[in-house]
Amino acid sequence: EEVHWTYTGENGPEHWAELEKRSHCAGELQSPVNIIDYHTQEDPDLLPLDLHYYGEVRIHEVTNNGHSIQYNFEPGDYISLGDVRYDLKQIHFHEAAEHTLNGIRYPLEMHMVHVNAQNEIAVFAIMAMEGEPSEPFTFLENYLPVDPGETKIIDECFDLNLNLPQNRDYYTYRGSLTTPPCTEGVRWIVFKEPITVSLQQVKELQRLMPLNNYRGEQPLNGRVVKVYES
Ligand code: 1SD
Ligand code: ZN
Repeated sequence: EEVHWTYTGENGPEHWAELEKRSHCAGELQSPVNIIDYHTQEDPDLLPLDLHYYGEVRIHEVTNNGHSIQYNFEPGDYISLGDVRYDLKQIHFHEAAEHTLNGIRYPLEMHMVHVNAQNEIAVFAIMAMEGEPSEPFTFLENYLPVDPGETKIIDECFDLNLNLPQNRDYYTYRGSLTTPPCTEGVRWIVFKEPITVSLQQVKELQRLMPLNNYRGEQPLNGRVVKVYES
């Protein structure tokens, strides 16, 4: 990576736009945002999530890229949005959460990044709060790469369904990547219900990621967050 952006100091979020002139970081439709129930809008056109996670997708590798811990997946699992297929590419973590829900910042937010044939991006955001240990996290944390820049080949199957909250209600809006180049046009799907992980599991990730690897709240600038409730 050419631009050494960070979460604090000289190359921190306020300077991301200058660091990479052609980025969207100073754009009007950025992420993350604070989602306030009172300001959301129910939309009868929204559909239940159409997930095709078959429980056998292979994690190809896990990498400590210096700003997060990221698990890259072999093709196989996907979601459908309307008639469009988006393949699951990778999951990674932010600590604490990037999106806030009614002003509340959860200790951890997991991103599941999906991409379609036109290279359009849809990201699932799943909040985690402290509670019962999460079995899938125990599995994932067995393979953690310790040093920044370190990548481990895994080649184990993983059932993504296990990482999801039972309730599939979600918020959705148009935003951006939350890291440079902050590309806009990203479809965000933020699950309403958090999953639980143990304090130890949060700490395990915390140990390996930069402190507070989250971007602050971005203005909605007229955007309305839609909500799907079953
Ligand atoms: O922070 C990630 C970044 O590491 C990369 O995974 C990118 C997708 O190419 O997505 C952003 S984010 O918007 O999902 N945080
Ligand atoms: Zn992310």
